[in-house]
Amino acid sequence: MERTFLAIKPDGVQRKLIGEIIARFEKKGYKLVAMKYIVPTRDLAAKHYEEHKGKGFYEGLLDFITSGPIVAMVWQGKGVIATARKMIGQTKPLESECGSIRGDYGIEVGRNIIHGSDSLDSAEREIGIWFKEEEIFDYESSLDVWVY
Ligand code: 3AN
Repeated sequence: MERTFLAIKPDGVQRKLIGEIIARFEKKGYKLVAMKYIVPTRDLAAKHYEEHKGKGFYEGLLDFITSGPIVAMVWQGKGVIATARKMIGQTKPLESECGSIRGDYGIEVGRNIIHGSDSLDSAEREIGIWFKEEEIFDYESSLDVWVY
């Protein structure tokens, strides 16, 4: 089954959106298979955002993402990478459709609430950065038969 890495950023935590965001993915039918509540180190954040190194917003992005606790998660299910991106919305919240997380709750690109992997390669890379294999729990759910 496909997996993606999602993280509720410090703004999402401060704005009390954790429950709301997790509920959206649960209600969709996806399975939460790993979760941790942490203040990322700068090293961890730099690894995660290495593709943006050198860009104008890079240092500010690291300051922001390490500024407080985040909720790091792995979600599992059919098509979860692309569907989670749709549910999250565009990078810029003002360009995001209403009904998406950023479209409903965000205004600024530097305060866009949640991260989601954008491809299979980045999902595998990001899950490997944030989680050890033994921290991921795939479990049988009797509801699966009603989702698939
Ligand atoms: P997404 O999170 O939608 O995949 P990316 O990967 O292009 O977006 O950018 C990663 C993160 O960098 C964004 N979530 C946002 O927080 C930040 N970011 C991207 N572009 C800008 C920008 N122009 N100014 C400030 N922050 C930005």
